[in-house]
Amino acid sequence: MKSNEVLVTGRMMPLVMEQLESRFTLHKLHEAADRDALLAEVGPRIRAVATGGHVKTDAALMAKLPKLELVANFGVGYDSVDAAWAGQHGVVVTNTPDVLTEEVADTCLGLLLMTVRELSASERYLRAGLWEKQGAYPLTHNTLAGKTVGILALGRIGKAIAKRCQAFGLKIVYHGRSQQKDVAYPYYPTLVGMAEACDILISVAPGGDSTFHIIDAEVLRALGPKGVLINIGRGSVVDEGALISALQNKVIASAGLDVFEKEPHVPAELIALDHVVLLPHVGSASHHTRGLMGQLVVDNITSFLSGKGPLTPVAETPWPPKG
Ligand code: 8YV
Repeated sequence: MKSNEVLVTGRMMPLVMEQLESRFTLHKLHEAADRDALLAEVGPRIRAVATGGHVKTDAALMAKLPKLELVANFGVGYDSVDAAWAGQHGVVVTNTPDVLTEEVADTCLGLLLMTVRELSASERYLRAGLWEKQGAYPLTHNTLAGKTVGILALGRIGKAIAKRCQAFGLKIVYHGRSQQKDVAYPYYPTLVGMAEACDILISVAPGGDSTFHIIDAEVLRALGPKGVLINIGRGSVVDEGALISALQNKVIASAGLDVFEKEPHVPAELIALDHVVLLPHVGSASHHTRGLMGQLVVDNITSFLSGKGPLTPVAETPWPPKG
């Protein structure tokens, strides 16, 4: 039996499982017939948890692991981990930044083009045999030409998206918690103000309490009847009910969504709308990028449990710990 014991909360990529299994004593919460019994038995010995967005690593779970020192999250977004609680209880949380930045930005530009130029609807038209039967697909009302993109949350991924948008000849503005000194794009101190000023609102914002439903009916009204919403960040940022009603009532023109409030559930009202593009949360989903993310989970746990500290701690749990 290897001395360090690690808990995995849900199914993870083989490359993660194999490496963790070869280095540590691994316990699989998702395979336990009785989770409470497993936690009661092994919980007191667990030093690290490997987790992802599929399972909540909340205070209730972490409190059952009195020797817990590290939670390694698969994903740059870690809204499913209670990082504030972890920080208050001396538990370090890590995520998987940087390795997915370019992939997510690429996906975002694909989603943007699909939405604005109706590429998936026009492909459906061809596949249904309508090109031959009815003639050319109708001209799209929307275009990228001359448009302004407003980016909500200009972090690493937001900046990679902005760079691509610039290459497409788009104007860029942004909104976030504060203006960034090293960024020349115009800053809007309010989200509504930015929504009024832009044609296409791209949300890269992370989930969590501070961003919950910040894209609401008012923001959608400000975006306007020619406006487009692209969401590549977290579904919880958008009030999905307000979005459905805005799309149905043409308060905005269309939306391209890679993320949803209750994944994998996608509301039937959204699926019914042909001018909306819906992707099953594939922003980072290539073998290449998911492999790098998985490796970073393994490397964080290995480095931490061998006394070398975490590689990519999140802001709430800085390393070395403050004070
Ligand atoms: C993954 C993501 O799809 O990194 C994130 O925050 O949303 C995506 O890259 C997700 O982490 C998979 O669980």
